[in-house]
Amino acid sequence: MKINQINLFHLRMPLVSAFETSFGRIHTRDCVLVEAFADGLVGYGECPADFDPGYSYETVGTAWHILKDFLVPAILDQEIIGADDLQHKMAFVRGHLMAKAGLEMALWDLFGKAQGKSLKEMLGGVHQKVEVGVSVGLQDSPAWLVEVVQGYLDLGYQRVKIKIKPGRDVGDAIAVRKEFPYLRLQVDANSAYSLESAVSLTPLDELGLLLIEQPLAEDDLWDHSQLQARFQTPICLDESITSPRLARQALEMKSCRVINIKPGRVGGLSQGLAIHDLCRGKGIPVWCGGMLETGVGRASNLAMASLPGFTLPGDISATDRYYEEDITSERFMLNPGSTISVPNAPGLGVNIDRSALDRATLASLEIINQ
Ligand code: OSB
Ligand code: MG
Repeated sequence: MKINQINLFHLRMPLVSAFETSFGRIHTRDCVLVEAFADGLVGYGECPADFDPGYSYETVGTAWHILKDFLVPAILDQEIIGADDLQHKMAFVRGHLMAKAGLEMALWDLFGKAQGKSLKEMLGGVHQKVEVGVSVGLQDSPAWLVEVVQGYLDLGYQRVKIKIKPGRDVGDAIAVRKEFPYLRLQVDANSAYSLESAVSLTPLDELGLLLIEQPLAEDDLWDHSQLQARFQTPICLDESITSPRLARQALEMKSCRVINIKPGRVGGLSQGLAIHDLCRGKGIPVWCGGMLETGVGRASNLAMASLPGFTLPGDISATDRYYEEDITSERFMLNPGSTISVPNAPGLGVNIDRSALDRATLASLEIINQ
């Protein structure tokens, strides 16, 4: 398949409620949408880099630059036989994994449409519905956090993740645990602690949490191994796992007992699949994280989460938890049992709502070889 044109869209979408993590509070979510044309078909990919370099060093600005000036020129009008081939063609760019992931997703969508196969089928997914939870941002007080969690339980979510940061950790988690003794509960620190300051998290070990996500720095597999040795609760790595190789090293070092797979963070679905296969072989549970994606990225995450090794609920909530208006015509709903159905139509299985896309677009660019 040869891609003959790629359009980039810088999107900004208002969130239904502000989302606060240890690295900041946002009211709108930016991303880059990749639109790729080949053989009379069009495929879409979402690059989940945000406006600010808070979660990752990548931003919409860096992804735009890397796509426009390096990745797209390198692959336009070239024969591409699959995702591994695309990764090979993109390997001259060091890092910039979210930019690469956006392009790879568009290629999967095109291949699926060309072959009449859903992404789930192409990846080897085995579930038609996947278990999901909700990721709840930092709130103004523990009491209000309990109210917000109650609201999500009322909607049918059966697994809750709360964000923590120094000073807003043990108290918040205890408040939620006291109110909901049997809730499947986990916490995410987004790298807010050091090995020394993480001593304050010791009481979390008594709360029956599913896992403690990314307490320490992104580049600190060693200290995570020291911390894991002190905790009964599994540590789960998110930011630290940016490749199948780092996943293997984290497991060999016992830096974690669970891995959060975000295809965007690891450079694409092919890399997510490789981490899934590695973990499955070692009996390590994985789950699909989220980055407040649009319907495009959400469809991709659902397909990924349908693989057999995804044995913990994903951070893949219903569309209305994030956006009043999405750029896909399809909206994802929560089924009874805290699941979301995986799309079955070819490729990602979603259609772009052109007028919604227009309303969300801050800038766009057509890239075509003359
Ligand atoms: O750390 O998992 C995270 C959102 C943006 C960036 C990082 C993270 C998150 C979430 C939200 O926790 C997950 C979602 O519902 O999409
Ligand atoms: Mg996380």
